[in-house]
Amino acid sequence: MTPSFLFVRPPRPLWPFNGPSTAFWPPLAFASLAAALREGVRDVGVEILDAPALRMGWRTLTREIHARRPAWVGIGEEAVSCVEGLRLARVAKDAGAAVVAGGCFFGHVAGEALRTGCIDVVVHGEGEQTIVELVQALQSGDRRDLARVAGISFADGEEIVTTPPRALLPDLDRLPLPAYDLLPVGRYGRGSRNHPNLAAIELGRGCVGACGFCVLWRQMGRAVGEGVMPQLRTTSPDRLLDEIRVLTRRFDRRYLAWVDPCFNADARVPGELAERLLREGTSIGQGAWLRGDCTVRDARSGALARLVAAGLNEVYLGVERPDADGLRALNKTATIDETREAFATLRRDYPHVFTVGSFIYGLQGDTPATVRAMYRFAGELGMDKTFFIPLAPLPGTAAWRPEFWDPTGERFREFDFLPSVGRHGQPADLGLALLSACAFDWTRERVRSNLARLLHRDARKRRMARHIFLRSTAFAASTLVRGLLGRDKVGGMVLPRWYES
Ligand code: B12
Repeated sequence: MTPSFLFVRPPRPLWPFNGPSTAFWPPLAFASLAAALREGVRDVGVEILDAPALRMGWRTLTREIHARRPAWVGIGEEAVSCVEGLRLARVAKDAGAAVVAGGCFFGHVAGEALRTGCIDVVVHGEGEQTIVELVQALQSGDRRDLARVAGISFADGEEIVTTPPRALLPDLDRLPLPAYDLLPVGRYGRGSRNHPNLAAIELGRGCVGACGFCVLWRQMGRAVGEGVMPQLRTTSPDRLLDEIRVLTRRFDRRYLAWVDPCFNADARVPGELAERLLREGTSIGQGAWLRGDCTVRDARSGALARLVAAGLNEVYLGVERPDADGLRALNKTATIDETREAFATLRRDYPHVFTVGSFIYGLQGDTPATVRAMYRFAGELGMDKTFFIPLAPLPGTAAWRPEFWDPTGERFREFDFLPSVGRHGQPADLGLALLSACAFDWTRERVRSNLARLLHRDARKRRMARHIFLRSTAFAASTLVRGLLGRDKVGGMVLPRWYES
């Protein structure tokens, strides 16, 4: 029988602001790794099982893994789903598979994860070349071959062996197209009006910034000595156009959700791609994370106008802090003036674009007054939705400490990027100040701007505003009540009904 490599995304709690049809995006990492494996290794079957997209709970998933009997199972989680990652690893081992873990969480807690005994190999950083060489080494059956694969860690008796870092791929155009054919494509964005038939797609990898709280520039960074430097790589407009044609024509995708940490970091590629799309007569809805300074630059060059004309209708900007000192503490280099100008331009010139700004609180020295000031500042910038994120000491970032590791994974439930009142690890007074401001600080300007959004003439913006307003209000109210009653121990993620089914 041909051995198979099975990538699995296990059941998990949902982020409370997402609707059920868009809570799960196509797992692009698995699609890209699967495509590389298919191209690079012979005599291995490659499969992806995306349980949440199929609304498959743990009982069915466990049966399915036992029935498929894969030789290897690939896992990769956000920190918040560490519990599920480890549970999946145990299920896979019970079914006789070797477990390979990777991604932005496991790659930064390799030793700890390997010591749980349920993970066999951890892949660090970019995975396509590594997974090909790793599977070849595992196929050979000679453990010495493992040590020759760059960019991995594995246990050798009591010792954790980490091989030299893997160099970044020099040319992203040479990656095979992600294996969308292995995914239940029809499930993503099905029935969604705001993100219909969504596809996940990347313009490039890495970032120009090196923000202290972020793991993404490290995940796709360039190894230098013992450390890592930010490195931005982009795919060419030609290749992106090919990918979009395949996504829209073969897979009937109608919304492009760009996964880049910073979609507009490069001054040339996004604008050129938009121009090519427009020349083809294609306009397709798109959402992306942008930098404020690059948005200002692109507004001046005309690239932003082309992007919006080609369909960009939802943008996320990391504002992070209202003060220069706070930005410096986070090593964030886009300035407040640039971010202010970016929101003002978007509001004035592209009023139908739905804008989101995110802030980080919980830095040393933050008080309820700081958080209230942050809340008012967000109102001044005039974005359509604000996310206030408690600083999470993510593995791989400067704030992580090895003693935070919890082999049950439960502690990582707090890494949900959600404000809370009184949960262990998050300053309760800051969460309380923030949520109280959300619930009770209704200035005349706030009432006016909310009404303007809820009654906006653009139907999509109106729907987005209503959807977010209802979900945010429900979240703030329930978190406040649970917090004040001392019951906010489980975090703000929502367990879907089918979780154990
Ligand atoms: C799409 C996305 C979402 C979507 C869909 C999530 C879903 N579950 O379907 C939405 C918007 C709903 C979302 C929600 C959340 N997300 Co999210 N999300 C992403 C995003 C933007 C893209 C992921 C992606 O496709 N990347 C592209 C692939 C190609 O890159 P990659 O994942 O790094 O994979 C490469 C390597 O890492 C490696 N690799 C990865 N996995 C594996 C596995 C194996 C076996 C191997 C060998 C290699 C390997 O190889 C790959 C190819 O080179 C990332 C940021 C980012 N750009 O990665 C955040 C990110 C993963 N999310 C994050 C977080 C925190 C969340 C939330 C908790 C809060 C939030 N909203 O931000 C919720 C949790 C939701 C949930 N329960 O699942 C964090 C995770 C940080 C961490 N270390 O835990 C990230 C990194 C963003 C960030 N701000 O730091 N998210």
